[in-house]
Amino acid sequence: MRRPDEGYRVEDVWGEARPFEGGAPWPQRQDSFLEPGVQSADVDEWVPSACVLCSNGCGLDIAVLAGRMVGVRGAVTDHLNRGRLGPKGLYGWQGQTRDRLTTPLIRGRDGRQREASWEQAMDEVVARSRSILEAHGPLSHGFYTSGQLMLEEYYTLAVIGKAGIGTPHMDGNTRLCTATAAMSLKETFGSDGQPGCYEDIDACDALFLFGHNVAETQTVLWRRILDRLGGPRPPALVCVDPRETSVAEHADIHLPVRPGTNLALLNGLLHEIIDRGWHDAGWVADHTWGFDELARVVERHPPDRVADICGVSADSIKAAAEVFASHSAIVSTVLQGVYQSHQATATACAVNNLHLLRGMVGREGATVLQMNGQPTAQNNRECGADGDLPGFRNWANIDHIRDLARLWDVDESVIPHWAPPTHAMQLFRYVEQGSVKFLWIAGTNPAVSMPDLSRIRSTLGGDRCFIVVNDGYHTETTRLADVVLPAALWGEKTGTFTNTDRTVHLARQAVDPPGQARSDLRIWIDYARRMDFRSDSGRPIPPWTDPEEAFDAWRECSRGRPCDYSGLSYDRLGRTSGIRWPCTDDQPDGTARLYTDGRFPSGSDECEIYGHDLDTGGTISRQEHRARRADGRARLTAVDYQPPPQELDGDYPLSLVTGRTVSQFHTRTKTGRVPVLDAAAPTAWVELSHQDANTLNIATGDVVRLSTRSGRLELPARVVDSRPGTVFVPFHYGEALSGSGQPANQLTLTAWDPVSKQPTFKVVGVRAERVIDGKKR
Ligand SMILES: Nc1nc2c(c(=O)[nH]1)N[C@H]1C(S)=C(S)[C@@H](COP(=O)(O)OP(=O)(O)OC[C@H]3O[C@@H](n4cnc5c(=O)[nH]c(N)nc54)[C@H](O)[C@@H]3O)O[C@H]1N2
Ligand SMILES: Nc1nc2c(c(=O)[nH]1)N[C@H]1C(S)=C(S)[C@@H](COP(=O)(O)OP(=O)(O)OC[C@H]3O[C@@H](n4cnc5c(=O)[nH]c(N)nc54)[C@H](O)[C@@H]3O)O[C@H]1N2
Ligand code: SF4
Ligand SMILES: [Mo]
Repeated sequence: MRRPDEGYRVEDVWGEARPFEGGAPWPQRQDSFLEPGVQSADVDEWVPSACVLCSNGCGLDIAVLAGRMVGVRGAVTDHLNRGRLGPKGLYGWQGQTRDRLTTPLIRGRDGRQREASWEQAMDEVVARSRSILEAHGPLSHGFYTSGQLMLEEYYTLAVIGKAGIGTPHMDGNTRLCTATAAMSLKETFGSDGQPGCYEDIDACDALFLFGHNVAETQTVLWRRILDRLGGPRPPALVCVDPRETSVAEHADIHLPVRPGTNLALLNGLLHEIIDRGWHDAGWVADHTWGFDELARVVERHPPDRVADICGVSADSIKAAAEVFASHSAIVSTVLQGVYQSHQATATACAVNNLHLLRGMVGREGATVLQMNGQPTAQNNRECGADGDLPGFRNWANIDHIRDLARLWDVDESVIPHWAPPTHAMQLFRYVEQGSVKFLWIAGTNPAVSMPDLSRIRSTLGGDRCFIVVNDGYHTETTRLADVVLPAALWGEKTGTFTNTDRTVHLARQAVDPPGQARSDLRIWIDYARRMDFRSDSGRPIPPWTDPEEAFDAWRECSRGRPCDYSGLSYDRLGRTSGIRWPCTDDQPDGTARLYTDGRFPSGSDECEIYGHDLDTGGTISRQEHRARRADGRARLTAVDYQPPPQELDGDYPLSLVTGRTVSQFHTRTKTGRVPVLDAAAPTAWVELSHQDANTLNIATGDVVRLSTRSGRLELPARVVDSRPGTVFVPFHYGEALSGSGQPANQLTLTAWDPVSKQPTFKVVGVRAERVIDGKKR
């Protein structure tokens, strides 16, 4: 048998099959990888943790030898992976062992960054922060974080920002990632929180994947699905994706919709369910509100009209609706093909509608999974270092604000709640305009990952704002910083994080951070102490100093809220690989499914938001919300399809879709430093359909210039089976590693969904032309 140390799992992405029957547990299969030359018997210690290279959160142990990470093995008892790891999980950690930032850097008057001590760097940060706060007040400060830090770090920063400083300008790159997931759950059910869990995939009889290339982006979850497809009584599979992905290849029905037309398709499916009387009218009447309006809107979306809009046949739409109607346990997943689109929240909610119409939430095998992408995105949403308040509290509900004021021992007026929290796109606008003068970035690389890069780079590169960046490596963003702080990464610090299906893991520190690198938690506590933030009774804000104390404070903050962690502790988490919240004294083993009684947290006193007009993004007031009497019922939302604002035209006739490839993670800071992963996809490319390639006289290997309203990029072409009119570019490639500088976000635009404010990375008009003939190179 081949050993994984040969790197073969980069090709054999999903590993060996272990087919199983619906309802049975997914068989175990332990994957492991040790550095060449190291044997299992050599390992000093296996430290329990979980993978941080996607939202699946596979449980694993880190192998430590002589104080170094030397490998990983999957946790066979973990319900998320049952021992499996994908290529990033197996090999990705190696990227952390090279090329790290080891000392703080300060930019001098000459513009050059120079090494400095922690003392000097923190003095500089605090001096600037203090003088800017004194002169301009709390609205001068912004924080832009991540979906990749630990729960304890988000909660600590949330308390510093919201109780110490009092700024509403805090968001995460979760805005680019899962803002729509969170918003759609709030709009439909009243609160964030995944209704179901992965065991629902084991039990379902049909699966619908909306804009989710799970085969490349959550490879272990796809193995689980493949093992169901290979076993007795496999579920039906419906895939909605313009591209011929591996998911599409395995699907019973593939709907390769025109990019940006998801809502038309969803309205078409809803139309069929209602028109043919396939909905569960009794359940709908008891547990939802909004049916009549929904029926009116979808009436305007018969399959023939939808077929024209989406560019798929009316028969295939009807067939997909029939699959939804004829199965009794359906799981739908939703990800970036929906979230990064112009009617993102309305579409994600429309998927929730499908489930509500048939009473398919809160029971085994029947749920919607509004997926996350990043490993700890969920925690930023829970803990409130993004545009949310901690514990899914409602910024417009004064009782919720008072709760926090009591907990933090500050006046309620300090906690920003006079307007909706600032979203990332707006935060960068404030930096551009000069009102935010101090911006702290941690755990994200916006100089590659934000849309419309030339604008973002000139905003960050200007001298109107003082910029601090915490990262483990030199990146395109650290280059633009005034102070760079070297961060400890995963395995070098202790903390907890929560995956897509609410499973919480404790990830223990396995090794020391390199050089002088420090955890983000330690950095922010140090900042808070130096700033001397104090509560009303004079205690330091925050009062804790280490991760476990931060976790215990968070347990109190979450007590009684939907995301209740009060029954969890480091001790408890250390004894089991993964427990789902809510976890309380009454439910000490956690909770697999929410809403099993058909009751939702939608009442005016408990809900996380009062909601939006999903067409325009206008907010609904408390009075309006009360008048609707949701009282525990879920909301059926109703929105007409609108064409994308950047309708394709003669100048930009093709649709540009940006996204991921299996071997690379985001801006490649980790995966680009792992030889076997890097070699699998070292540079960017553009995928074109055979038909477009023919028309444009382009062949695989030619260099193609892509132009959009925002920029240009030249990339080698690959001609593939795909929907004509759709062009795909992976977004991973900045300059720091590949040297050639091919960030797809040079092509994307400043545009976002009106409700979740998530940027529309998947809908851009583009022109393609051949600039170099590959045969003549
Ligand atoms: N290998 C790898 N895995 C990852 C990551 C990574 O960087 N690399 N990142 C993680 C993170 S943070 C995230 S958010 C997830 C993202 O995971 P996914 O959402 O699965 O990944 P994407 O490639 O962004 O987009 C998914 C699909 O949307 C399709 N799509 C584009 N436009 C449309 C449309 O209009 N309608 C529909 N229905 N589909 C459309 C694309 O063709 C693409 O196949 O992956 C996570 N896992
Ligand atoms: N065109 C286009 N753009 C996209 C997307 C797309 O599909 N198309 N997808 C969007 C999505 S869904 C996402 S999630 C974003 C991802 O975009 P980014 O978050 O910007 O990408 P990463 O490369 O993951 O950046 C994380 C940074 O944090 C550092 N880091 C890792 N762990 C730690 C830690 O513990 N502490 C600190 N301080 N630093 C740490 C890493 O070294 C890295 O530099 O990209 C978005 N941008
Ligand atoms: S599926 Fe995600 S969490 Fe699991 S090993 Fe792969 S990258 Fe890590
Ligand atoms: Mo993401």
